[in-house]
Amino acid sequence: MALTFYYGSGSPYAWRVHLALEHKRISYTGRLLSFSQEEHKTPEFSAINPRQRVPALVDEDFTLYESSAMLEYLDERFPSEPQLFSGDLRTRARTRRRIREADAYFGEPLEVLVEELFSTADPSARDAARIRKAEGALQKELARLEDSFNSPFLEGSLGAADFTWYSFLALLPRFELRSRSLALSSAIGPKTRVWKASIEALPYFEKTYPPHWRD
Ligand SMILES: N[C@@H](CCC(=O)N[C@@H](CS)C(=O)NCC(=O)O)C(=O)O
Repeated sequence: MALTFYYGSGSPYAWRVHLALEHKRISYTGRLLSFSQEEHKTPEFSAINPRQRVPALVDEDFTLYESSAMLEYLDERFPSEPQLFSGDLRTRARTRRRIREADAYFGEPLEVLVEELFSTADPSARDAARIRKAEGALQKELARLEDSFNSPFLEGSLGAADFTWYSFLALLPRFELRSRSLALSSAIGPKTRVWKASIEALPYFEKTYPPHWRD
């Protein structure tokens, strides 16, 4: 029986898993949940993820949420190539470190911007100092990322670290649409741009692109 993947349009956590499913050519049924219709808060979905967040997956009688755990599960459950995590212990450790760094140091300020720019309906109620602080933290991480490339991909071959960082970076222009004074896309360095474009050129990329971003 095919695995069921629950996701939401524009969720970077869901997107990293979506890219991974496609990259590994895993057979799955995608279930796109609407945030505006609160489909992630239904009793059915709450039974799968009591935190009422996407992504989540159901694999026969097994359910799992938390995107980084999902990436590891998928790689071990479907061990055939291509791998999301290297077979080499130290490369694998560095990949895990990069995912952890993405969630802690990039994801956290990014979520501040989501709160301020997407969840605060009235622009005059936005906390400008909080926005500037998050912007500064993201710029610092972008510079660190740029300096960390030592191959076309983050850790050797295309995998879990790339999908994690890519889906966070792809959100940056969305913030700039809400607040024109933010300098985020312009803080992406040249090596990071080449890497980003190579992910956007993947044959399955379009299939994973957030549907509501096309509207
Ligand atoms: N740590 C979680 C984060 C998941 C998460 O925050 N998902 C957001 C979408 S980006 C969500 O479902 N939010 C629903 C809500 O807050 O009501 C993961 O890595 O899967």
